[in-house]
Amino acid sequence: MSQKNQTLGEFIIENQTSFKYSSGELSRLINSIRLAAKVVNYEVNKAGLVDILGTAGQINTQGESQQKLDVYAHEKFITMLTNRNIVCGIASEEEEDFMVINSADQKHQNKYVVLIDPLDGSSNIDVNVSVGTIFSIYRRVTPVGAAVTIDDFLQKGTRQVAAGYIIYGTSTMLVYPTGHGVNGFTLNPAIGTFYLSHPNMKFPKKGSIYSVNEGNYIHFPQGIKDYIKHCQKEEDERPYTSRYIGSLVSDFHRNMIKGGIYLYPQSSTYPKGKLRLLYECNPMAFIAEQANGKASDGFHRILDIKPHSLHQRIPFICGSASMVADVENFMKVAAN
Ligand code: AHM
Ligand code: MG
Repeated sequence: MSQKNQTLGEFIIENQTSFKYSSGELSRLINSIRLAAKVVNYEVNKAGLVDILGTAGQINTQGESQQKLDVYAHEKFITMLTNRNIVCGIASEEEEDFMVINSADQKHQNKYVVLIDPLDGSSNIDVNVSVGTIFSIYRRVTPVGAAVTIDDFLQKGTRQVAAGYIIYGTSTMLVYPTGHGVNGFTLNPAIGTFYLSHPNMKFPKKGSIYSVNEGNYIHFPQGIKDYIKHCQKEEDERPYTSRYIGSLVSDFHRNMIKGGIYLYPQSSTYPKGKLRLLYECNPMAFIAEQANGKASDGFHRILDIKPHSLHQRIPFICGSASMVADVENFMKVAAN
């Protein structure tokens, strides 16, 4: 029985059987993400010291040249997943192509592929605003024993076996669903242990927060403009509150706790939307649905969209179920 203050390590062991395909492999995978998260957290938290201790391009005390944090996070997650021999393939927002993972004694025996956005919202780091890591896990569709192919990565979001995010905020949290609700674990940085702090997280059905970059308003589709105007009208329980951090994980996290909606529609700069279906939208949609929320491109359920390319972008609307349903209605009316 999961209980508050249980450590993430204890929780993983106890809940191993609650995954769709119960196997020690998946638990080991979550374990290595947990470890990489701690390493990246350490680096993110001292980001402000970079200008004091040395600038990018310089050689640090270990003789390594300093890198941008998103590249650093990418390398840490890849190393952690590769060294432990638990995945057969990885795709990262930081790399053009997917990676085939195999070691001489492994012979492509592993079953899982991981897709990762190692540091989402990294443009916020310079100004000390929360950023996050997003991950998504699928079972391969090609036979075990051969190298993975693009088909293993281009799966519908419904086929995810696990997904989650790490938020590097005022405290660092790892949030992931197990099939029995979404659980949030907070890192105690003094001893480097994640503890279950937010069991069974749920989006309130309705919310009063809308999160959107209103600077793009003029370019939004009519249905989104109508929805935003609807939020601003002083009727019933409205007006709503506008809160936009510009960091998906942070906006999502707040909206899940307080009730709200995140919108990144198509605009003139991003005619297909900005966010990536595989690295950002699918995992967040998976978490949202397991937390009673909803995720849509304005017309269709995100998890039902068949991806056609690794870095595909789509419009993304995600949050409290009744708010996302309202947006879909506005989109439908405007399209007719
Ligand atoms: P990134 O993957 O380059 O970090 O971009 C994704 C981020 C999201 O976290 C955030 O919600 C959005 O981009 C903000 O975009 P904008 O600055 O256009 O509002
Ligand atoms: Mg991103």
